[in-house]
Amino acid sequence: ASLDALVQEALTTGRIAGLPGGHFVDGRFQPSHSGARMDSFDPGRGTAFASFAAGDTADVDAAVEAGRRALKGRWRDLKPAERGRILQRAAALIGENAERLAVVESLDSGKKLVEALGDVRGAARTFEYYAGACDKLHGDTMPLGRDHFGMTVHEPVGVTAHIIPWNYPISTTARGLAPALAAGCAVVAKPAEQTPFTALMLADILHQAGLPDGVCNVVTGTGREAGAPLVSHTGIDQITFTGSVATGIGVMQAAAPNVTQLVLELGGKSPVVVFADCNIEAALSGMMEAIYENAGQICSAGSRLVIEKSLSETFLAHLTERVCALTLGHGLTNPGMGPVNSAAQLAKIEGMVASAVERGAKLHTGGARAEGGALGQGWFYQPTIIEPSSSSDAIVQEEVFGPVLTVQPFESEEEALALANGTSYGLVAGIYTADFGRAHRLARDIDAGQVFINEYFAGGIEMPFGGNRKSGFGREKGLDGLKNYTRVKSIAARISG
Ligand code: TXE
Repeated sequence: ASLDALVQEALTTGRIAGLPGGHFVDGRFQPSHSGARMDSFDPGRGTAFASFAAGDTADVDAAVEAGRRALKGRWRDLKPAERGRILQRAAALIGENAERLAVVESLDSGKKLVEALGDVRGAARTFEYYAGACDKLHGDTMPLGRDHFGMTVHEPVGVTAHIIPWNYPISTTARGLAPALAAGCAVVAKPAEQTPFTALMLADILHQAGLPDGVCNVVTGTGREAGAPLVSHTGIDQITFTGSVATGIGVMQAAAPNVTQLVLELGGKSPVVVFADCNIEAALSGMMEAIYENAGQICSAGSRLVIEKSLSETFLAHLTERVCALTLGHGLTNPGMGPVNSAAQLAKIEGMVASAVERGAKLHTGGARAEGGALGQGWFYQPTIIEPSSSSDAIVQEEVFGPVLTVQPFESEEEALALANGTSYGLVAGIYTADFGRAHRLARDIDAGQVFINEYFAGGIEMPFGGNRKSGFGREKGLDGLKNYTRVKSIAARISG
């Protein structure tokens, strides 16, 4: 079916035919052991559109066992180039299925269809990127003198667990699975209960591309019923978690008794530092993308505008104008901005903004729930700009995860740096200035895992991504992302007679 036909079907019936119904375990879709199911919601309408398997410990056990069986030989001992070919085929198949994947992703998460298409193409690119790495995971030799020989080999870490959030379902699944599979691991993914479908579809595509049974498994269900037994499983060798700080701490505790290694990607409160000498048009469009793309539900959203005082009034006037022009609507209709993902997330955003206003914050625009077009009771929040009562206020310090931008003016570079570093997070920072030296001084001194200069969200899968401080630890993407899934073995031998 064409993209238009798929969109029409989803918009008129509120459903999509042929969605996967079970867990993907050992190369096929399977129902939950318990038979339990749960609903997934269309955020643009606020109604259930499909159900999926609600997994628990028994389903997780089956998936981990399938992974452990698959690990022995069939995948890790395949010629690396052949492993790469399979992942390359998966990349092509993701591309061939891009439109259907994007429509499902948009309906399930609420995000705009164009963004979903971008995410799906990004997932294909992720597999393409890591496919090329399969046959380049070589070790070193170490000079130990004439009597010895030393070398390292990079082994797959084993069976890896991937806990996926609801804001970027297929992107986050791809960025964990592709390097893990490239390294020769078997995987078990647990997508968020709000957005289970594209991870299941991806597992099916990988299987069609030639991945042996059991190498890629997906168990759906809640964090408590399906996520918790996965991260505490003794058969798991590495955990990659993306989600909230609170849940991340719990995952770390669950991993501790088994001494399971992990990567935690826990969101942020990222500053966008705008100097008066910047290209204002670039800063304005960068700012719009940084905080209103995906309705602000991005771990690396630029949620704090840190702006030079002399530019502040003009910049905010232009920005407010653009924000007021954003139309809200169902994600599949490609509005200016879509709904937020869930009723719970909407309530969280509403509560955080309302209490900041009670504490004296000033609203430039927005600050309330919104109507979202003609399709029903979707979960919409107005794009918002808010000037906090102080930089220590919760609205500046805590992740909102919605279309809410705070404003913090500064007068000197030192003050800008202090504000940029003035939260307990350290994921991303954006800098807009025409002064090369200043851009790089700030890039050096800002405590964040990545810095964007003169373009927010610059770069692609090649660039390592991850946080400092409460934003977590470890890096995904890039060649650094492969290191989560390999471990180094050193072998030293005496070779003299
Ligand atoms: O996150 P959770 P929630 C932030 C954002 C948002 C808040 C709450 O601020 O408002 O978190 O969102 C699984 N063991 N981010 O409640 O709980 C869960 O099923 C194992 C930022 O949705 O962290 C889902 O698959 N897994 C973030 C995933 O963890 C568990 C993206 C994330 O859910 C589990 C999402 C457990 N005990 C939210 N409990 C980002 N960094 O981008 C839950 N899960």
